[in-house]
Amino acid sequence: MSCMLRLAIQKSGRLSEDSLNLIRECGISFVNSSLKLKTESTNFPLEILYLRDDDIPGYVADGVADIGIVGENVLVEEGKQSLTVEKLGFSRCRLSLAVPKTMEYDSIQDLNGKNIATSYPNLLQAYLQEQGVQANIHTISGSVEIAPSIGLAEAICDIVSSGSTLISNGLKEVERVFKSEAALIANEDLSEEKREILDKLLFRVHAVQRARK
Ligand code: PRT
Ligand code: ZN
Repeated sequence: MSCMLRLAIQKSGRLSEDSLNLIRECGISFVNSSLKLKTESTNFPLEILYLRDDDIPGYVADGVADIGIVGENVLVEEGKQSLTVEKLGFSRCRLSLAVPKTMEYDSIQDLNGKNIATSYPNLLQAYLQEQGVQANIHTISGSVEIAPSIGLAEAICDIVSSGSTLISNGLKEVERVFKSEAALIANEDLSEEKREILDKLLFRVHAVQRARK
């Protein structure tokens, strides 16, 4: 069988539709079944794996997938930013610190000694260190924005896009920790054959991006 490039994308979530649209706009056809975990293109040497976004950097680093599309927030949190090939311009969001809207907040120093709930302990720790703030980070995997109202933490650090989730939980955004968008990543030692397929794909991605502008 001839060589194929394996692309990992998010199975279902905020990255899925734009990832699939990008591939389609590159003129790459495939049958998209939400029930399948894997699909092959009918007109380009590409195989698509559908995964949870958190697993994508690891799978690409290990070579289970050759390339992937994932949010920079997940990529950098997992310490895998060296895999980045290029930014894709969609799924833009930011990782921000937020506190109850009734809390008096003048500067980041007000977070000294506080408990902060987040799903991004590494990104948060790096930011606090850079700012010279000592706080207790509580890592939780979801529903971060309810942590202050249940007494788990005085502040949170979570992904924000429109800001409406913060508002509806009585929180205000006080610091922007990290700016994120979707990124294309690749395994660092692709075979020459796979590298050539990736170059062809990138050529098409660039044409799509130029046409969108
Ligand atoms: O199941 P799986 O693990 O694959 O998915 P997931 O639930 O972990 O991720 P998903 O689909 O929610 O997000 C995938 C990626 O989309 C993230 O890693 C970000 O890079 C990007 N992204 C863009 C967002 C948002 N916008 C976003 N608004 N990820 C999450 N949110 C959440 C945020 O956590 C908060 O709960 O939306 C809420 C805030 O939205 P606003 O508009 O109210 O501010
Ligand atoms: Zn996830």
